[in-house]
Order: sequence, then C-alpha cells, then structure tokens
Amino acid sequence: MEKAEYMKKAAQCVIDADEDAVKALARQYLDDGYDPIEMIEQGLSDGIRKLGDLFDRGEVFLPHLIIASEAMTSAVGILEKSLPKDQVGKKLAKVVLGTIEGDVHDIGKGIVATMLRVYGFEVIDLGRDVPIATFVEKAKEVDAQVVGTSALMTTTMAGQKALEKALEEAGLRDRVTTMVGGAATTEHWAAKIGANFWAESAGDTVMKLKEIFS
Ligand code: B12
Repeated sequence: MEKAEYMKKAAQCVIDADEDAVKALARQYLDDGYDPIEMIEQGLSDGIRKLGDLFDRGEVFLPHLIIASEAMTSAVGILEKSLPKDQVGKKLAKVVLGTIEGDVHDIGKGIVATMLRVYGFEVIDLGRDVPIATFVEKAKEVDAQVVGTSALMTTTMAGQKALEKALEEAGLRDRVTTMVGGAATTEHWAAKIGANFWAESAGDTVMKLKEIFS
C-alpha cells in the first residue's frame, strides 16, 4: 500500500473509533518499512483532530471521542515500540513535561515525550492534570533545564501563565527554558506569557530544543 493510502486509512480508523483495525493497520505499516513518526504525526493525528471538529459541531459525542482516543493511543503504542530506544550516553538536557491542571488531554504530550527521548533528551513526564506547584517542585528537585506544558483547553491555558510566575517566585525562571504547546496555544500566547517558545508539533519541539541544547 502507498504511504498516502496508509495515512488516509489511519485517520479513518480513528474517526471510526475502530481499535482492532487501527492496530492491524499500524502493524502492517511497520511491516512495509515506513516511518512510524509519520503515521503518528500525520495519519492518526489528522484523524483525531477531524473527530474533534465533528465533536465541536455536535456530530459525534463524548463516548465516541473517548473510544477513538483509546484506539489512537493503542496504535501510537505499537508504532512507538519500533522507534530507536533512548540514546545512551550524555543527555542533551533534562525536561520536565506535563499537561496543566484541570486538563486530561495527554495524547499530544505523550508524543512529545517519546520524540524527545528518541532524540536524546531526558524526560520526566508528570502526566496529566498536573498542579503548577508540582512542576515547580520537580524542576527544582531534578535541576531541570526545560519545563514544558501542554494545554488543550482555553480554560487550562491560564495555568501556563501561572507557571511562569510560580517559577519566577521560586527563583528558577532564569535557570529553565519554558516551552508551551497543545491545541489551545499559539506562538502569540507563548510570547504574551513570557514562555521561551511554542511548538506546533512534536517534531517542531525537537527541532527548537535542539537549536538550544546541541
Ligand atoms: C482526544 C480529545 C479528547 C479525549 C482526550 C484523551 C486523552 N487521553 O488525551 C477525551 C475524550 C478524554 C476528551 C475530553 C474532553 N475534551 Co477533548 N478533545 C480531544 C481532541 C479531539 C483531540 C486532542 C488530541 O489528542 N489531538 C491530537 C494530538 C496529537 O495533538 P495535540 O494535542 O495538539 O498535540 C500536538 C501539538 O499540539 C504539540 N504539543 C502538545 N503538547 C505539547 C506540549 C509542549 C510543551 C509542546 C512544546 C508541544 C506540545 O505536539 C503534539 C504532537 O504533535 C480535541 C480537538 C483538537 N482539535 O485538539 C478535543 C478538545 C481539546 N476537547 C475539548 C473539550 C471541550 C473536552 C471536554 C471538556 C469535553 C467534555 N464535555 O467533557 C473534556 C475535557 C476534560 C478535561 N478536564 O480535560 C475541546 C476544548 C475546547 C476549548 N477550546 O477549550 C476540544 C478542542 C474539542 C472541541 N473542538 O470542542 N477530549
């Protein structure tokens, strides 16, 4: 099968919330020797975003979205297993990562964590719905060089701004690079709250962090 066809099918499987089909497709895609990252960042991500639009328009409902997310997560799991393991030797930087308090969206953040590990960063993934104080405590405890937060909702974006202030108050702001991402955020938002940078995808995150730490 052509790669473009795989991408279309992967998106459709996610839209259909068909876990068995998307897992089988991911395995077949790997057997054909294609790049796992492309299926994650294009096919599967396109599918879940399209489903988000349908959800927005009231054409699908939350249970469907939940099952589709689980299907996507399973397929990502299969594809991630074929990525090279964490690079041994010296890590480029220590990154504390998580989704802001009140927000349970973690698919994108998980992809960012995986990609950063593949490209030589040490990632401490705090998970989702993470309180601001936890980011600060962890950054201090592990002496992180980077703190990254994901926000998918307009309501939780505010937490990214609060984190900037909390890091400042803890005397850590000058020692860490902050990065923000997630569908609710923009480059403009990052500049407005004083974050060091925004990235639109996991690939973009790796590129921007490597510019700083290579
Ligand atoms: C899947 C999904 C869910 C799943 C989440 C499952 C999970 N484990 O993550 C479930 C079904 C649980 C869910 C629940 C809800 N959801 Co929802 N969800 C989505 C959906 C469709 C896709 C999100 C996603 O996974 N995208 C795919 C990933 C790969 O993309 P991404 O997250 O953007 O990540 C990429 C980049 O942004 C970047 N990135 C991500 N994080 C980071 C971090 C850093 C540091 C950097 C640098 C980069 C970076 O790299 C990633 C990889 O390339 C979006 C729609 C959308 N268009 O985003 C709605 C959406 C985010 N959800 C929405 C809503 C409203 C909800 C609910 C409130 C619904 C409800 N009524 O209960 C609840 C929220 C509960 C809560 N408190 O959090 C709204 C938010 C509206 C708003 N503007 O505030 C959206 C936009 C849908 C909509 N159009 O209405 N949701």
